[in-house]
Amino acid sequence: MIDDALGGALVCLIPGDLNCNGAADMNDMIIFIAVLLGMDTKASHIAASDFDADGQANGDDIQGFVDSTLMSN
Ligand SMILES: [Ca+2]
Ligand SMILES: [Ca+2]
Repeated sequence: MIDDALGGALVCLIPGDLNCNGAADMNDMIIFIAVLLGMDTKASHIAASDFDADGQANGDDIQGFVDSTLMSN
């Protein structure tokens, strides 16, 4: 159950669901690629794209995104 313990921050429960619409799909892949290219600097998108939790969204996170997307479909 999600309550206000996180300060009302939007929490995506599905790994790879960068736009928090309930599914990890092509739209999230487009966002992920834009984040990697530095074209999308939205903090929530960068945080959701950082699959290995090193504080950056970069090529090291591609495998995590692919795994998450494949597993959720
Ligand atoms: Ca999504
Ligand atoms: Ca990372």
